[in-house]
Amino acid sequence: MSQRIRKKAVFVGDAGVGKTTLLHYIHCGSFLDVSRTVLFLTRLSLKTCQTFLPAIYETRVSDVSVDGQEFEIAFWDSPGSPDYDRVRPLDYVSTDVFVLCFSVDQSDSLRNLREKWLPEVLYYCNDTYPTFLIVACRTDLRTDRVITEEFRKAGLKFVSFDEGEAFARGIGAFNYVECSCKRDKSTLDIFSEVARASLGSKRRIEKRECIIL
Ligand SMILES: Nc1nc2c(ncn2[C@@H]2O[C@H](COP(=O)(O)OP(=O)(O)OP(=O)(O)O)[C@@H](O)[C@H]2O)c(=O)[nH]1
Ligand SMILES: [Mg+2]
Repeated sequence: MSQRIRKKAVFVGDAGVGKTTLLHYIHCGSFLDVSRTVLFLTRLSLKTCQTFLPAIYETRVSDVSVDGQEFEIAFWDSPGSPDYDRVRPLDYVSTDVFVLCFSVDQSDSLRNLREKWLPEVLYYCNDTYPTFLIVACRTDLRTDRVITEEFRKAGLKFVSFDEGEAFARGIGAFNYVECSCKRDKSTLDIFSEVARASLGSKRRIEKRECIIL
């Protein structure tokens, strides 16, 4: 029997891009509407809320079998709010793959991967260049009737596949993947992609060039 490979993946990105929902989805296969959960729970007693509110620092360890190899991967969620800027980097120690997440309806969240998250991760990783997987979240919003109408009226644009992929390519990420926890069953493939990325080998995106401007 092949030996189990132990890896650590940390999910980072702006607050509200969908990290916790994505982690819940790839582990449980169902969409967790965090906002509704909080809305519901805030109607309950404080004691109950403290018990059930979604954890901001949650780690789930899962066994994944990919390409004939057995992995035991610790998936680390992290809060995107600047309030946690001083404590969040404590999670970064011994990370094998950083999963940089943005939401396609928030172009700022892609810009912040370049301007905030990449520099933050690189700063705390000292002289090593870590492996990155870039994940575009909430892609169902690109075809949501209400949201697209709002965007049209406000003259806003969704982040396109090409823009996301160009960013990933530019920083030499392992891969770029898009997902929706609401509509896209292939979101479950992110599990395997994290495992592949954690091995640190480059694939598909070959260029490894840092473009912090
Ligand atoms: N339409 C849609 N909404 C989503 C999707 N994934 C997450 N959301 C919603 O986006 C909101 C934010 O999701 P979270 O998972 O809490 O975001 P987060 O990145 O963990 O945010 P922080 O923990 O604050 O850093 C919630 O209201 C989710 O229900 C998705 O695939 N599609
Ligand atoms: Mg979260």
